[in-house]
Amino acid sequence: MSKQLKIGLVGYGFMGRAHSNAYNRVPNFFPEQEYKPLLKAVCGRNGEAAKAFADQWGYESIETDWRALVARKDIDAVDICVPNHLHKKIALEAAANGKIVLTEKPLAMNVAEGQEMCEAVERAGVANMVWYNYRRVPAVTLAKQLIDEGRLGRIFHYRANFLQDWTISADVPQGGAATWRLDAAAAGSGVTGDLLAHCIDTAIWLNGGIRDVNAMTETFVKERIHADSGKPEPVGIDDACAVLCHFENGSLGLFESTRYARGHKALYTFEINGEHASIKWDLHDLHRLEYFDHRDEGRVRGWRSIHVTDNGGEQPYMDRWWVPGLQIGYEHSFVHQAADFMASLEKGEPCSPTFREALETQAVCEGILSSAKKGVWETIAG
Ligand code: SOE
Repeated sequence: MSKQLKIGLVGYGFMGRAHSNAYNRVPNFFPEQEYKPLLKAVCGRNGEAAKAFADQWGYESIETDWRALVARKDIDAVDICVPNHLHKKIALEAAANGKIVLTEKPLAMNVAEGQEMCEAVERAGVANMVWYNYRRVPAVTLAKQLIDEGRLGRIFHYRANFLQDWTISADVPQGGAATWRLDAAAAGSGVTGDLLAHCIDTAIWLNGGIRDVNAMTETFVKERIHADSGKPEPVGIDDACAVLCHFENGSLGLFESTRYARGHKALYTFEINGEHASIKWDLHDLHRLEYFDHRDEGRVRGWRSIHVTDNGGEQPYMDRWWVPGLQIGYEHSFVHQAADFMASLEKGEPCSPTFREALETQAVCEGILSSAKKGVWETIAG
């Protein structure tokens, strides 16, 4: 007998679409799962736009006030897809109403808010998860398996980048529907919370905790028109960020994120070098994992480019999709995360990353911003 998980989505932008698509696909591609998402209501301040979104994605109803949505008896799970400054209040009220709470990354504006959110969901005893979707790209999950099997041996280096170029023009405003990410009051930080947070989440997952950080940030465009006031206002976000760190396992980390790398739209890459083997991954070629194993026979030793599309059941998630050799894409990482979440409810287990796990990423990001400001190494509180 299947059970419905009645979803109330807050926000209908880019991430609202990504999550809605994921919920819609889960019953098709994970048909054996007990929990089936049911798109009950979408909430947005503009009723007309919310209605159009509801019709397009299959939501039964709309709300124009998130407080009404989180109070509804016919909603089981609240999914937060609005700018970061709203995550905390929605999550707190949703948890107080006994709802399951999911939120788009980053967890919160800062650690203090994130801590309150963790306490709220833990006090209420409700399931919770943060959408750090890149963990569920099959090639990235395969990287996790290889590392956990010890194939790389002792890890020496972890380096990752997340590079974009969409804010180079000084004409891009801060604030507003698509550009709230440039407004510190709505986003909390710039590339550190938006892009580097992905790198940190994956890094902690693959390589363990981060002990300390030393960072520099830069704001290249100091003033931008604010969408609310229509006037130029100082920019409070970081446009670029570069970080050195030590992991708890003794390896060295090197991270960079920027929106000023002309030519790069969403170049998320990581490379991990271990005693025996190395791995590399690139979001622009996301179905491939590059793998070098020094233990291979010398004559044929070299980088292997593993096309992670084998549905023989041996590569993560791929048995759900097409036939070997046919690849999947970005949106599937969300489908996998939604499916894993539904499965976790069935098992009564937490689904990673929980709010508490995502708080660790938040703490690293906060340490990075503080280190950049003070010009010192910052220890990350464990
Ligand atoms: C920013 O442009 C952005 O959309 C991030 O907010 C997402 O988290 C990232 O996955 C892609 O880039």
